Amino acid sequence: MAKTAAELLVDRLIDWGVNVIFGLPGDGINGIMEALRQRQDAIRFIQVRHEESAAFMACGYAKYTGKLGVCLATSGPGAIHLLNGLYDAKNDFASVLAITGHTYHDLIGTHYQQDVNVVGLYEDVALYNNQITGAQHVIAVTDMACRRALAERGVAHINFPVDLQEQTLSDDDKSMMKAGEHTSAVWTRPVLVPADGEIDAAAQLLNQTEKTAILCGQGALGCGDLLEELAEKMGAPVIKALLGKAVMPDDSPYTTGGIGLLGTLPSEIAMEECDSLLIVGSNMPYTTYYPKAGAARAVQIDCNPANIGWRYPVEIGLAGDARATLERLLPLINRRSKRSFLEHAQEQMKEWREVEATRAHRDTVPLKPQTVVGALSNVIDDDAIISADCGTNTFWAARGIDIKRGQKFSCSGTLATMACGLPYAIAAAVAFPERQSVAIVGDGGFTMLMGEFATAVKYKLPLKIVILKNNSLGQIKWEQMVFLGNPEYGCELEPIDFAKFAEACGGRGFRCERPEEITPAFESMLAYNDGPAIVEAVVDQFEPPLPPRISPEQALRFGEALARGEPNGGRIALTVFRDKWNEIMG
Ligand SMILES: Cc1cc2nc3c(=O)[nH]c(=O)nc-3n(C[C@H](O)[C@H](O)[C@H](O)COP(=O)(O)OP(=O)(O)OC[C@H]3O[C@@H](n4cnc5c(N)ncnc54)[C@H](O)[C@@H]3O)c2cc1C
Ligand SMILES: Cc1ncc(C[n+]2csc(CCOP(=O)(O)OP(=O)(O)O)c2C)c(N)n1
Ligand SMILES: [Mg+2]
Repeated sequence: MAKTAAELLVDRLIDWGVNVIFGLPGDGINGIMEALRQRQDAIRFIQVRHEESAAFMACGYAKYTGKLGVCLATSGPGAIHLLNGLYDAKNDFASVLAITGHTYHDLIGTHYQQDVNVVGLYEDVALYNNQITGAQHVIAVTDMACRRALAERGVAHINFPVDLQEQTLSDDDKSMMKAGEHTSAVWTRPVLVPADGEIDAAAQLLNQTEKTAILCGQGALGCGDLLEELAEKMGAPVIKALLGKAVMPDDSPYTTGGIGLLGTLPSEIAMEECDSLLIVGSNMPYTTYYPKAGAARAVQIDCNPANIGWRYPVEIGLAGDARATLERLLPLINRRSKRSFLEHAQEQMKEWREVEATRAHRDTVPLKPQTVVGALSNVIDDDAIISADCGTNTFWAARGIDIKRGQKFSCSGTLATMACGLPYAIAAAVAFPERQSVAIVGDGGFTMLMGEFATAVKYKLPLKIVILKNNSLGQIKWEQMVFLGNPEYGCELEPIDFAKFAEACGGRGFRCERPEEITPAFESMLAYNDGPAIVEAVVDQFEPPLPPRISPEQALRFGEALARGEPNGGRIALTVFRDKWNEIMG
């Protein structure tokens, strides 16, 4: 029997190496679903409860594997639901293909049911965005979409009217200009190397300076060994943008950890005091945390030339793959005899880690989030894949997870959207069934897409989910107070019993509220491997996510918020000032 257009599409995806699609069926994609049903051995369909999750899963899958992530949604509402996850992929440069359905080809634009102009809607999010016009069009469009998403690290979109999914090639007269199939499912990730002269110039620039800070991001994943070698030669501290947390283990003597609000003071100081900056695979957006423009001479390595000079006025841009470029740069770098810049950063880091450790070892009720995350960090596998959500939980995860060599870490970085944590963890478990998949999420973000817990039950994915339950949209509460000096408003959350919820879905749920309950709860969670398990950790909602340095304006606004009737002012002031007092008094 001749293949349907939907079968042509799915077979072509298989040619592209796609073996999993995240999605939810609907009347606009019945033809595609049938093609998938018949090819279950070659391509797995993971059914979600909300299409937004499917897009997050495709994004997480792409981030964790480096392969193409694919999601599928029906016309109209299904396609609309995908959008947030697709923006997440766009903003974090993840290669994702979205396939959506549409109404019957001759009813498009007639206000027929679910007739939404999805191509128009996706114009901003997708770098390739096309509607299939018939069976003859399928192969070329699929090849374009896969190639563009992979090559340009972003979102490609194929929209497929439902009746056309049923066509065979003979149903669709090809145009007189189409000479048959002239495209191929062939693509290899290039290893870009800058010209020798440019690498020489970069080495010269760096060799002329004395205090280099290295900022690395997710583009440097897999280059930790080279960066450590470079750091050793140059006496340079390595600062990690959040998505680059796993580039280097947190206990490496060369790293000062993160940067920004959830970063460390030694990273902030290194940025302020360096006379040169080497950026490797990072597009960290917070420009106030870079050296002042002109204060440091800068070199940037990025495989995408369009991303060079975007966040800092660099003198030399090396458009190249991080690993290949570092391999060529390293031999040209002189070993510095003056080590004080790195040594100073290491001393500061020792102090920083001591303060953080003190914060993580408080036997209080309610539990401090740092205590919970610190305990989790100690018990997860050395090759665990850790997904965080958006909120103060991102903060506690970034600071509290001591990343090890071999672990992976991600979250929605530049879109910074809530609700990604659970879908990312599902994608990690699907992509790497032999590895532990851990999610650290807030109660707000988790609630948004918590139906996916049932997805994890359905596919028996042994996720380890830690919900930092503070009964509030914690991050925003602090922002309202600290950014604008306002009392919090609209941030309280109605508590949910997440342990019961987990059980009701067919998974396991545990709770810890007191320090002595943390270890048993984690042990129970880690021991259960027939499906997902939740630990609901009831944490102190008044624990402030303190930036490395509190600016006088922030302190002033915070004081104003308390004075202007912050409903929890007394408890907040007590928590913040008691902890500061304890730290000062040792
Ligand atoms: C609540 C919340 C708070 C946050 N706070 C912070 C914060 O305080 N600090 C912080 O750092 N982040 C924070 N983030 C994340 C932040 O918004 C950015 O997403 C993050 O800093 C970007 O990390 P990156 O530079 O590693 O990744 P990207 O922005 O994705 O940049 C990666 C770069 O690497 C390049 N690249 C990819 N592959 C290669 C390769 N093989 N070779 C060379 N180049 C390559 C890409 O082209 C790209 O330019 C926060 C997020 C949330 C949700
Ligand atoms: C989809 C979405 N809506 C709103 C926001 C704004 N926002 C950022 S963090 C946050 C609070 C998150 O609350 P929760 O998940 O409970 O985490 P917590 O901050 O309490 O750790 C909100 C509302 C967002 N980033 N994404
Ligand atoms: Mg919360």
